[in-house]
Amino acid sequence: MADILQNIASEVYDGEEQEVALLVKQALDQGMAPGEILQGGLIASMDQVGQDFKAGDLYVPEVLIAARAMHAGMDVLRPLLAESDTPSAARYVIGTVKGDLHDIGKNLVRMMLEGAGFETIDLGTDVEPQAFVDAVREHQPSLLGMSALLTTTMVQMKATTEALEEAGVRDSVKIMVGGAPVTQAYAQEIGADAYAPDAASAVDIARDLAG
Ligand code: B1M
Repeated sequence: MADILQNIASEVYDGEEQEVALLVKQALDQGMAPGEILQGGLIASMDQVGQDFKAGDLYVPEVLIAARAMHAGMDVLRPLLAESDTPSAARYVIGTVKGDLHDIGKNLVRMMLEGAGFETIDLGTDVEPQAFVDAVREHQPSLLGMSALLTTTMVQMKATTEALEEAGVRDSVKIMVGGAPVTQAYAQEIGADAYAPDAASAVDIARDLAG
């Protein structure tokens, strides 16, 4: 039984979408629980991908390809996980701030979070502060993440934090910020709870924040 989990993890790492979907179906046919396949196959592999990315042994395209393969496995498991009691790590709302159309890094962060078991709600790009507020009200996430790639748009992180405060929902979520021009100092300045320099760190920090 453990062999098939290792095979799933290895095929996710190599980005073999079809093979992953097939192996996940086989594991289910063998009677393995969806949560076990998620944890021992898909998440275990994405953890390794995250570590190797951090260490500089993998690059962005390889991570994106692995994340896509992880999604192929998730597509098979999702309906079954919804039926079972498998808990998600936590709910995470994510988006690229107003005026900013860059989404490659944000998508990478989202996919790594999903790989770690988080339930993500992706608001896309060019997200108005009010849309973040509305999403917090509607989805009641534990975490909210903002991405910005432009020095001209990172100020929208402050605007969004202020909008959350004005709406009285700031304290209901932990705020994480990231993106090339963003720094730890800026995160502190605007009152965010955390700054993550890359997708693998975002997962580690999200796990800490979610408790
Ligand atoms: Co644009 N662009 N771009 N661009 N673009 C940059 C960012 C730029 C640095 C290029 C340059 O001048 N050298 C520059 C910004 C300068 C600045 O403000 N400091 C720039 C500019 C100026 C522009 C335009 C204004 C150009 C123009 O039209 N005159 C324009 C703006 C459009 C807009 O947003 N309104 C523009 C447009 C575009 C494209 C549409 C063509 C395209 C985006 C396509 C897309 O995203 N779908 C694009 C691209 C691709 C880039 C570069 C080349 C690559 C960005 C990228 O995807 N990197 C970029 C130059 C560069 O970085 N070499 C550039 C890969 C990605 C994996 O990294 O996004 O940093 P990154 O994400 C990392 C971390 O930052 C972190 O984790 C990720 C993975 O480790 N991270 C988070 C990101 N978000 C996070 C959130 C978190 C935690 C971590 O928590 C929530």
